[in-house]
Amino acid sequence: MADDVYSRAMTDQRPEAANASLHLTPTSILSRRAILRAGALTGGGLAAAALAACAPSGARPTFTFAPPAAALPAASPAAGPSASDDHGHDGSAAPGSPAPAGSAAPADHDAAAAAVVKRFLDGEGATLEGAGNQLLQPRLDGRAKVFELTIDKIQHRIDAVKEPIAALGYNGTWPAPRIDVVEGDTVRAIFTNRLDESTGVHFHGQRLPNNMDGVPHITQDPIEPGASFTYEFVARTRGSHMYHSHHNATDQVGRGLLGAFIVQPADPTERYDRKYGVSQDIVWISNDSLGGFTINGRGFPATSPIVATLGDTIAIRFMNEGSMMHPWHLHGMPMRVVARDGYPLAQPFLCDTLGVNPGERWDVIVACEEPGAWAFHCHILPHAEGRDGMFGMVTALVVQPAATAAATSGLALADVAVASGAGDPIRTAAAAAGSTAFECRIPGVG
Ligand SMILES: [Cu+2]
Repeated sequence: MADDVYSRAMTDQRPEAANASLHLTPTSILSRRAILRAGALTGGGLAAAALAACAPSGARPTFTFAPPAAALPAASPAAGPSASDDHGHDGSAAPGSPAPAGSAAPADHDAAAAAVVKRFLDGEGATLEGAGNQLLQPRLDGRAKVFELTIDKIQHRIDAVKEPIAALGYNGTWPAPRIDVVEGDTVRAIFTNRLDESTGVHFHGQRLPNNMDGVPHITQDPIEPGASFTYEFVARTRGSHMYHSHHNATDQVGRGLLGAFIVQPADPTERYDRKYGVSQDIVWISNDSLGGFTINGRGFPATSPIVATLGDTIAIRFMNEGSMMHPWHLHGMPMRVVARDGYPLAQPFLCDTLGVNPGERWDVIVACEEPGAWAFHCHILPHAEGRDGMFGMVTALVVQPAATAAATSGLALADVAVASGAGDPIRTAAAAAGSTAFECRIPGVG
């Protein structure tokens, strides 16, 4: 069975973590201050910080591409790299996510890279308002689950430093609220258009009655400004799906009209908590237009880390609402791919890098077997890391030893550092991780 294959593969592929010894020397450890910062994530945060700082040493980094031209106008979501950037683009040229203009010279690379990681470890994402993917509770009307949504113009922050951008959101957020229903439910979704332009809403991946398909001029008239439209259907296609604009979509989806629509299997034993024992069910929507390279509407360092306890199993639902393929790469552990576009795979498989095309949804299960903070990013490098360090499509999977998790239970990430004196969870995590990554240092931090 697949489970046996998986178990064997996991056993075979594990690094010799059990035999690894901890290499902490006075020169290799971070300062107490830096450790506390890392501890804002977890005991394993140290590993992430160190990994992040593991640029090749020896020689100063050199850079192939010249600095980009001035940032593109924020109102051109479909624009590619600036035509005036005749050096070609380094990928950081998409508006929103690029490193700041007037960026650091190569000699400042280490300091810039460290500074951006510090912002991530300090929990920048949690300081921003308007979190997306919040579960939307329905109202019941007979057998129907009724969801009411507005379509709004919003100001949205990709991170805490860049100016907010003129974006769009369902119920005011990007991504939109997450809608969860059960296979067989009658869904009634009422959308009220508060934009200055018309729109239409498509439930992507659902098998729908034709007149509920949400494509203006094909199956319905556009939803005019000020008007409402009610989509009603039986959720018959289980799994990970999306809802998004299907009108002027390059602009409207690119500016944030997108969200997750999850249809849980009618058979409870097929749900991921029962089938795989997952303790977290994470929606991961990528986009690559107006806001640059984003995960759930934020660019690194304002992306949210995934925080798990050693031994946990988690589910991640990758959804691509952008216009490019993104290969998601998890450090430290494999991902078990179990479904594509909501359809369970007959043969789940293991990988550490999973390409997700525009419109696709891929569900993966991760057994959190390796303590530490593991980088988790798009592996098209110009979407993730440049001369000023990491940006855009980067986050971390933080696997806390149970002792750390217990010591910091209920605390906000930013408060974990304060609690780190309790049992020295940082040191505990370091010992448990036993990673050579601890030999890397963070220049300019601490
Ligand atoms: Cu990418």
